Amino acid sequence: LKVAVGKKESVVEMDYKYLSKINSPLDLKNLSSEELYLLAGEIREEIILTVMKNGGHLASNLGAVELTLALLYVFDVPNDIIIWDVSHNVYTYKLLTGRRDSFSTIRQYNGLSGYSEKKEGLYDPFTVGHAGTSISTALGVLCGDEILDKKRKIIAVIGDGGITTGLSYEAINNCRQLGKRLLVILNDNAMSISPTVGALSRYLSELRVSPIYEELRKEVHTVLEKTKIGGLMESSVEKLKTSIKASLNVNIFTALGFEYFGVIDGHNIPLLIKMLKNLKNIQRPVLLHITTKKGKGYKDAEANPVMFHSVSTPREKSSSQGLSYTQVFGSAICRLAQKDKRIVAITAAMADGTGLVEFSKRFPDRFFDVGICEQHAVALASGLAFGGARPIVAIYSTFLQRAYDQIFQEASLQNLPIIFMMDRSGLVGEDGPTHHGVFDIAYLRLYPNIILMAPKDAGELEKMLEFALTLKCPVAIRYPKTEAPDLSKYTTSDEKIKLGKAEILAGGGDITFLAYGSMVKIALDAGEILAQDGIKVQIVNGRFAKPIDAELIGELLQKQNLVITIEEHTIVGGFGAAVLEEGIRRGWNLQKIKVWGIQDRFVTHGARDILLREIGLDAKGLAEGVKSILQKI
Ligand SMILES: Cc1ncc(C[n+]2csc(CCOP(=O)(O)OP(=O)(O)O)c2C)c(N)n1
Repeated sequence: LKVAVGKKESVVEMDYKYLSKINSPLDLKNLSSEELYLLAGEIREEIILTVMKNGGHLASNLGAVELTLALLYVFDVPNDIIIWDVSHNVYTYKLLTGRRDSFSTIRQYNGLSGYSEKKEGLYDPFTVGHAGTSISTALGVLCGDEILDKKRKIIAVIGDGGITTGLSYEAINNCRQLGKRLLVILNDNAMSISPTVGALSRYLSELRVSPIYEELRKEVHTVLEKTKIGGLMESSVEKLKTSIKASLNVNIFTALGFEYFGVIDGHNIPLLIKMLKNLKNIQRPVLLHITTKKGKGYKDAEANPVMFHSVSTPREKSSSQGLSYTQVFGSAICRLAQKDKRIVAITAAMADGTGLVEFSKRFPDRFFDVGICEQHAVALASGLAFGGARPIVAIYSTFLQRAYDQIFQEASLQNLPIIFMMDRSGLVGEDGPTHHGVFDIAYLRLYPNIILMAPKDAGELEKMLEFALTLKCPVAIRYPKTEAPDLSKYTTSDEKIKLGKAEILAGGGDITFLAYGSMVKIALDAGEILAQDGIKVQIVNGRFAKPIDAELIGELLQKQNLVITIEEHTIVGGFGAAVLEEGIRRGWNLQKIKVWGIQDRFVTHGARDILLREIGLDAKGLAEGVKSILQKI
């Protein structure tokens, strides 16, 4: 163990016998099986040490070490292309594809991404973090290659969670039609974040316990070859072979046009290498089914893969004293469900992340985990609402994007009372641009009938949920991945939630901060900073992005010089844009309105407070921004 003192903090750098010498996948090719296993051990050590420091997807990565080694051993990456579904399990891949020296920066601001990231070079062909896209994109690359006469191999690696997405089947369906030589590896660990749910997962477990194929097929082949020598007509032997093979091979994947191989042990390196070498040149769609253990090699993670799916940073752990918005929602929905049996909860494979575990235990008949199927979740909610139930759909802001059309047709067009609880709205921090929830106001605001709200604090989240249940239309409530503050002491007006009404908080003066959701606290803090410089600011909690409180904003604009809208969201089509649009309709003096939010670009990864600082959405940045605006007017 070598202790090196980095610029910002002290880091522990390990001197590894094998890993330290792997600078590119080529360096793997001369290693023996024993050496590859020793290397796997070192990789695990490095991943565990780093994740304990930086947070990240521990269990999934520990399960994919041998698979990654075998893939890089057999294929010629980056010429050949590996597309990792979700790509939360690419840590080994990063370590072996020239990023070992920067691996200690993974998920940190200015460091490596925790996912496949195009900006990091040719080894990462796509930037991804959402599940279920790998087979589609891999097929697309292959189709393009055929047109352009490129001969490289394309491999999609997808988990048993990822393969429950509808998109995967759309792609598989299309593979048969296009007849492409795609290799899909199904990395089956029987877990999504929680145990994989649904009929498909049961089906995969049946395949796992009857791994008949390889051995049996070999035996059949040998017997038939012997029979041939025994004098049977060659064409009859071929026919017999085909029909026996077909009867051995019928499963969901073969029925959909894939050659199916497996189930094989995904931690057995020589077997994986042998299998991949055999499959490398097959000119048809092939699915290789492997089984792996989530958390492999780290006892705690093996025993509790749900907890170790994603590990928080030590900083997140130590700084959280109060309840998160997620926890506040989790308790509130249970309290309300106790009184109202129409309430049902829906999650798309994120019971833990959305705070629904307690609900699932207390109200199992009213809890629906649909798997990684956001579109289905919303359409299911529509049916439930149609029948009189009150569905509460808890999906992260970024993943709800997947269900955009169902929000349009199944929720908004039907005007059904579905409540969307959009956790992780705003900047999520270390997971970065694939996970930041910064588009939901814009993508929901344009649909008729929908109501959009965001609470300033814990108490308001509960009130908004209660209020949403009184409405007879779709409602979406956004809240961030943070602790929920208590800002009740700032309330000066009626605390009751009224449709389309904002709330006046502390302060006074010539300027208004019209803040939405998570930005109310930032606005209050910025107001205090500005007060020290003698600049007085009126703080208003916007509460609704649709409908906005046009009456109040109109009054404020008459009395004041400046109204600054503030949101943790893109300025394109967001809360501020809604205010400006209303201003155009009403003939307000638009010069007096400034929109403060995220510029029209993707925000990188890193601790949430660092990111907020970078884009000027922290109290200091806001205060500085106001001062510079004041200097110009
Ligand atoms: C569209 C979408 N919904 C939800 C998620 C959150 N998510 C990240 S990983 C994961 C589980 C993936 O399970 P699996 O593919 O089996 O991989 P494993 O972690 O088990 O290796 C989920 C639900 C996501 N990334 N994308």
